[in-house]
Amino acid sequence: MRVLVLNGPNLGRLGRRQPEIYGSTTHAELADLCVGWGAGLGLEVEVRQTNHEGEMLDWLNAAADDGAPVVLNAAAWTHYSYAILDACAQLTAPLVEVHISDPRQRPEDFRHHSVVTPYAVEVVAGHGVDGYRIALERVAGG
Ligand code: CA2
Repeated sequence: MRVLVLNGPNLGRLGRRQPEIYGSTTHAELADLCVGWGAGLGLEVEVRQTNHEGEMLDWLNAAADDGAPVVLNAAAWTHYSYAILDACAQLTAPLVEVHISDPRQRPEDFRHHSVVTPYAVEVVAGHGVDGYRIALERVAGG
């Protein structure tokens, strides 16, 4: 099974800034980890990151057309993008929402709401980059 791991804005900076919140793993290392975890679960994992909302929408629309499961960390778009909401609403295969930190435990009120959650079979938050492994296990488990 092919699974898309889609990461939103600024996650390309992982491991370079704010390690106290997001850890020290870089995005390239995270991508390698996801491919390895996926292989162990019998999944063919493709990891992408974009700072451009239109590109993310194109990826989500293609996943909807292909019926591909998605592990999504929409980063800040999680909290306010109705375009991301509409794209998630079209998905047919399972969508797992993942966050490295736990946005609901963070002090900023704007992080306490997610437009993705209503369309997700599961939300994995606050487990660091290991959350992606948990999310892939959920996809593999059906
Ligand atoms: O905890 C998460 O995974 C978040 O989705 C990360 C988003 C944040 O807006 C969400 O509330 C929670 C921010 C991603 C920014 O990533 C950076 C990583 C390293 C350095 C700077 C930013």
